[in-house]
Amino acid sequence: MDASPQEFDRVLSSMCTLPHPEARTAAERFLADNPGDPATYPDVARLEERAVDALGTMTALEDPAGYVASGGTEANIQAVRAAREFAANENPNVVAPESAHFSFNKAADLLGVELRLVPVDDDYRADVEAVSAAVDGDTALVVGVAGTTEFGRVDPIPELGRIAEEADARFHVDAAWGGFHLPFTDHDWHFGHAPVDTLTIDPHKVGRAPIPAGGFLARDDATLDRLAVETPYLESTMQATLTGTRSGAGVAGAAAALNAQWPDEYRENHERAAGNAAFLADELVDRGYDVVDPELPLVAFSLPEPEFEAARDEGWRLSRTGSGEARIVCMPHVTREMLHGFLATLDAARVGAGA
Ligand code: 0PR
Repeated sequence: MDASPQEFDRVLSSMCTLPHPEARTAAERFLADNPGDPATYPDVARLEERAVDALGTMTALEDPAGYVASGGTEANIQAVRAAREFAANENPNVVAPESAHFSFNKAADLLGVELRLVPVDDDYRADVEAVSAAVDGDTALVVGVAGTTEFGRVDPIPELGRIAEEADARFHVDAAWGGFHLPFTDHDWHFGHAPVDTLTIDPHKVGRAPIPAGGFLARDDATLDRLAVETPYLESTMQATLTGTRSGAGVAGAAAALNAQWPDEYRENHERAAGNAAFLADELVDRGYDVVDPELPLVAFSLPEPEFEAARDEGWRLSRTGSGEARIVCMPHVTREMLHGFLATLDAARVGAGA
């Protein structure tokens, strides 16, 4: 078959990006190693420890428990699974804002827990009152999102943590996308800011690790112990991950990406992306579009269908939120030049339409 990997020069809405060169090299070296069997593949297991330690440093967790997961979906499922396992009651529920990623729907479905999605406020953040009202004695987990998929919003993490604590529920923060921007902002979002039990932070998004490299972190070993099953015939005898055989490329790539970029290159990436998002938002406002003020480097704005179609026809990879806004994620590959090009496409479409 004649197929080529996607060029990234017109990809605007994806949360994937080009891997860091060192991550690419490391991934290729460890293609055949299975971190799912650490006793047989000890070197990749050591790289995984390093990756988890680096993620712990980023999230203020001194002695982190966790692993490099297949992605944010697995990490979120594991957070729900752990909460269900620790719950004392028969019919546990999970309370999350409706802005939570659809992986929580999968988790609820798989694990047979009730998912209570509660409204967000006027600025797309979890509404603390609504979360509080939805929590009851059967709540096993409260979820906060630090960098929402559609609008890049950071929920009020300390307040949500307090609600969880008062309800004797666990607290999970989904920073799958936001986690590589937030260390360079003033937001409260990590283990040091709130009574967070588990956290998702994905190297294969803004971290520039190759796919698959999600991050699942837990405050204590007890969480992983609770998730572990016995693996009698492997050299290693317990396994806490959801998948069995795992990608050595993902693990080694994540370790290399973190080692090469934390903290300086990640800070530079954040500053560049934030600058690009602010630039794009201003340019769109000048042209009369309704723009959702970017909190993290993600710009959502109203875009009439003809201009949306014109952009797609020009090869721009652009998607809409559930409520219809076009959505540009300022990932590491999204340059100022790309944004100028995209704006030129919109301008040409507007002239063409006589605007
Ligand atoms: N949590 C948040 C906040 C997310 O944004 C995502 C993915 C996940 C969890 C799940 O992560 P995995 O996809 O690694 O399991 N958000 C993106 C989305 O759904 C994923 C994505 C990435 C979609 C690249 C398209 C794409 O081209 O939009």
